[in-house]
Amino acid sequence: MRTIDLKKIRKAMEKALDARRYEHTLGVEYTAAALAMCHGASIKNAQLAGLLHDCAKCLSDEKRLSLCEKHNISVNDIERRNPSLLHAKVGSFLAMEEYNVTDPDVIHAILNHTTGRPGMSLLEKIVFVADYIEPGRNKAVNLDEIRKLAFANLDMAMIRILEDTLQYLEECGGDIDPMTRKTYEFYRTGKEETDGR
Ligand code: DGI
Ligand code: FE
Ligand code: FE
Repeated sequence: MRTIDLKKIRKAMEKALDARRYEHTLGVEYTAAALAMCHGASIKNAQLAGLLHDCAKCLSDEKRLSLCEKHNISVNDIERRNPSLLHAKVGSFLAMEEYNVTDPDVIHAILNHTTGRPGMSLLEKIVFVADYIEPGRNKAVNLDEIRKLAFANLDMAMIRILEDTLQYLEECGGDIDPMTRKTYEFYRTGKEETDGR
């Protein structure tokens, strides 16, 4: 297996992202590493996924949509209305194509970092949570509590983050991706929602 040079990827991210997003990325890298130490995941994979999770965040909406079209990446209605949501899908594509990441768990951690999904792997949860709690974040409610919880009970931290995100989106009238709700229901109830059929 080819070894991945984190230093090289850090340099590439400094170029691809604006200064604020690059600082956030470094915050997610080391917070994900700390969570991996705490919960027994691969530290290297946590750093790699943390570094790359927002690699498509500073592209224009047009560029994200055109990359999806060109590479047959599906775009749902909510993503078409909110192309910023696509930075996760496009980011996981670029991780493979531009940054030569082959580990499927790392790719999935990038792919699912915004909405989550039912039944996430340990690494996926670590990146999702690190994205929310990294030291540069200061706007969300309950951050002190969620930061503590992340190191004590990762699933409980997932629930609190999803709950607060849904509430925030409801309050500001944001379009809610059904996956965000599905993920919340999965972690709240411990089982996948069915549509009654
Ligand atoms: O890319 P970041 O800002 O670091 O973090 P992120 O990828 O988690 O994206 C955060 C934003 O995504 C935050 O403002 C909440 C929003 N988000 C999460 N789920 C949904 C959503 N936005 C919409 N419109 N719909 C969702 O279901
Ligand atoms: Fe993101
Ligand atoms: Fe992020």
